[in-house]
Amino acid sequence: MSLKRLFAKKPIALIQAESAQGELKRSLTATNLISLGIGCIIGAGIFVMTGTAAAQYAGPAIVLSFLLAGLSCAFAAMCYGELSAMLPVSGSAYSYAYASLGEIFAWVMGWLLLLEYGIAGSTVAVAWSGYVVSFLANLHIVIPPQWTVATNLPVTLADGTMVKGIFNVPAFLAIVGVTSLLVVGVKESANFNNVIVVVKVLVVLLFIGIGVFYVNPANWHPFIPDYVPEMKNAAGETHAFGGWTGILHGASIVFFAYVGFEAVSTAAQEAKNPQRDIPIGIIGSLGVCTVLYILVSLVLTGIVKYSTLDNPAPIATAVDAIGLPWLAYVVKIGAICGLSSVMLVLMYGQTRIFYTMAKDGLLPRAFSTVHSRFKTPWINTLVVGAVSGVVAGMTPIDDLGDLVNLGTLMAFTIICFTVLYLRIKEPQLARPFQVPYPKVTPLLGMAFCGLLIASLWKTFIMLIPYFVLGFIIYFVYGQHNSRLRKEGTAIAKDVLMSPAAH
Ligand code: ALA
Repeated sequence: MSLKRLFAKKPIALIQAESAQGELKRSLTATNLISLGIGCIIGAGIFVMTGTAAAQYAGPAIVLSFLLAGLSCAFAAMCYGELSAMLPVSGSAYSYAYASLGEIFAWVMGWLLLLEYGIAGSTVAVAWSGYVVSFLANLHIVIPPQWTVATNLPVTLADGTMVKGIFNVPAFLAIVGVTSLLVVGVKESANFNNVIVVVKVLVVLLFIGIGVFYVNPANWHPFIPDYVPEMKNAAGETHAFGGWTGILHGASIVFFAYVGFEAVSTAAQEAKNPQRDIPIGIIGSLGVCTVLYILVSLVLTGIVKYSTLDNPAPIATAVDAIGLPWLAYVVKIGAICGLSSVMLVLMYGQTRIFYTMAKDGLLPRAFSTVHSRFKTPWINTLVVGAVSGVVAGMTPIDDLGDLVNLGTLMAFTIICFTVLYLRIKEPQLARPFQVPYPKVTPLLGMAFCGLLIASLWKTFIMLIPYFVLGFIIYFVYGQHNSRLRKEGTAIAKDVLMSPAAH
């Protein structure tokens, strides 16, 4: 096996030419794209992780964590902007890597995206379960707690006894539901997405608008709690709390709240004016969400003491504390709807990434087999659903979130590197959207993502077997079946340009 073959690339000029002849209808405007971004962004991060990160790591300074994570995403977003305007294909990061850095990087990117989309789907399902359980409790319906949390997670029963979790059934069922929808082909239409986005944003604005009147400024003091090297959380694990370390760790957790902003780039072939509007969609949705997140976290930590927020539905805790029952219902229903749509988009994205990879020959053909009646990649969807469902049922949200964040941060680092690499290697390429300060921005993006990656170092250990498995699959299967390798660079255009891809 020659190294050259590992780094075989799809020609960029071919991709650009093919993009000009895309078959999909170009109907999405900049506003639709911003809405698409917000649809995929606002979810478990703000509805759940804000609370855990404030309680366990940063206190009220979680607001600064959001700023830091948002800044890291902003650098990556600009890099995504440049690449997506240059290569408006639906395969997004996987295709960018294939076109610029070569096949092995494309594989690594695909493998990282499995964390960003598939495992993120499981994470959001766990968050969904938290809100459903809280909502059902309002209706006096109680599911035995050991069936609503991850396997082995300690949980307290109504009579005060402590037991271990068995399986998170609601989270598993949420994935079963989304998988079934995806198999029969309920695809998010722009209108449906717009409705959910409006509901979600209204609920968030309602929380901010009403919550602000219930803020007790004493809850913000001290804003940056003193550093404590060892503090125990609900699961009995010890970790550092407070100070700048807490803010940094908090940022690496609430980073999850931003995951998905680049999903806009996957709609490149359906945008009216992709070269202008995709960067607007990516950067615009990120900007809107950053402002909302900062306001929500300020209000949340102002209504109740941050230490009470370490639970599966922290926004619900604050709303319950306000004591307006109608608001509690509205917020919980809004969160449940919002989380459902995020799950659907993430799982949809995952199946399309696998579909594209299978078309490229890097995964078995079954992953690109389309159902004769439903016209969906059903085997692929069932496999993704089965894995995501079991993972959602067995794993605590904190571990899932850390894995997703680590995978996504690594993917963002590769994206920033790709921009820098192409600037040096292919300076002549047309760049309809250019990152400001093209040498500095990607480097800052890599540095900020690196900083957040460093504070997730413990999760790195979990990633090692994951990557070993990934490389085994690539070297045993992918590299021998790669279409690019078999057919050379003259491969048919559907490889990168498949309309259904991702
Ligand atoms: N950013 C998305 C969420 O918070 C994935 O659920």
